[in-house]
Amino acid sequence: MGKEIKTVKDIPLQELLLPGHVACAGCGMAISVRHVLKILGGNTVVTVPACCLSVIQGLFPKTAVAVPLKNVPFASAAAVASGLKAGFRLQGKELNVVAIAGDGGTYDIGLQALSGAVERGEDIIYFCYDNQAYMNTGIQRSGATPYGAWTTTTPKGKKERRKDLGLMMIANGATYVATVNPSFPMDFYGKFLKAEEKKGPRVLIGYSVCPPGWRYTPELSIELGKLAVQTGAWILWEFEEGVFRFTGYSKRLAEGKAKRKPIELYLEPQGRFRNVLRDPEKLKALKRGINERWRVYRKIAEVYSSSTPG
Ligand SMILES: Cc1ncc(C[n+]2csc(CCOP(=O)(O)OP(=O)(O)O)c2C)c(N)n1
Ligand code: SF4
Ligand SMILES: [Mg+2]
Repeated sequence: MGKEIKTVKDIPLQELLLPGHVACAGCGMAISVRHVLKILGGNTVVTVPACCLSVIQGLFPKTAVAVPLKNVPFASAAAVASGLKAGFRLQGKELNVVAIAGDGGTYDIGLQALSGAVERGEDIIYFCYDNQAYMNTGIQRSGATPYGAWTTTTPKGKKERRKDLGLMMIANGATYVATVNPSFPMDFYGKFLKAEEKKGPRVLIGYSVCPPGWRYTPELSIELGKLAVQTGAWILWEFEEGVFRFTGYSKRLAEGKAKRKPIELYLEPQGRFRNVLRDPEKLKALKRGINERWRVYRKIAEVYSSSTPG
C-alpha cells in the first residue's frame, strides 16, 4: 500500500521466486511471477492450478516459492482463491490472495470458476500468464492460441482466432482488468500496484513467452515481448471504473505517435508461425485479425473514455 515505483531503482529488492526453480531458460512465466511476487510482497497467498507453474516450483519438500502456495485442481484456481479469501476474512487477516494460472487453466478449463468469482465480486487478484497453449503437457492448442500458430494438435496452424479474455472479464464486471507484458516492466509494475490497491475481482492477463513451445531461442525472450507490442500483436490496456485506456507503447500507437512495426519481425523468429509465413493467404488473415482487434479496442476506448455519468 502506498508503494510507488517510478524508475527501476524503486523495484523491490525482495525475491520471493527464488533461484532453484526449474523453469526453462527465458520462460516468460518465471519472469512474470518473479515481478508479481516482488510487487505484492510476503503478505500474499497464491493458488495455482495444474500448469507449468505447478511443476517449476521444485520437488517436494523443497520449493523455490517463498510465499504460501496451494496447488489446486485444474478447473478451480479462482474458486479456491475465493474460499481462502473468505477464510482469512473470518480470521481477521488482510492478505493478498492471488490465483496464478496458465491460459489453458483460464481461457478454457478454469473459465467457469473465474467467471463465477468475478460475478460474485470476490476480493481476489487473478493473474493469467498467457503462453498461448497447454505447454506443460506437450504444447496443445488452447482457446488462447493465436490464429495460424503451430501446436502439436494444430500441426498445420490453428484455424480459429484467440478468445478475448479481457473483454469477457470486463463484461463479467471485474473491478480492474489489464494486460501486461514483462518486456515493459514499468507498465507491468504500475498495473499490479493499482490492482493491489483496489478491492474486488481484479484480472490481469500477461503476455508470456515460451521458448520451447513457440520454437525460438531463449535469448530472444525480452526482445520478442517488445516486438509483440511494437507490431500490435499484443495490446497493452487497462479498464477501471468504467474507463478503458491504452497504456505504454500501445497508447503511443493508438494516438498515432508511433507506427506499428511490420508483423513479420515478430513472426519470423518463432517456428510456430512458419506455416503462416509460407502462405500469403494465412499471413493476410493473421494481419486482418490483428487489425480487427485494434478496431474493436479503439471503439471501446472511444465509448468508455470517461466514467458513465449517474
Ligand atoms: C482435469 C485435468 N485435465 C487435464 C490435466 C492435465 N494437464 C495438466 S497441466 C495441463 C496444461 C496446462 O496448460 P496451461 O494452463 O496453459 O498452463 P501451461 O502448461 O501452459 O503453463 C494439462 C492439460 C489435469 N491436470 N487435470
Ligand atoms: S515450457 Fe514454456 S511456460 Fe513451461 S517452463 Fe518452459 S518456457 Fe516456461
Ligand atoms: Mg499455457
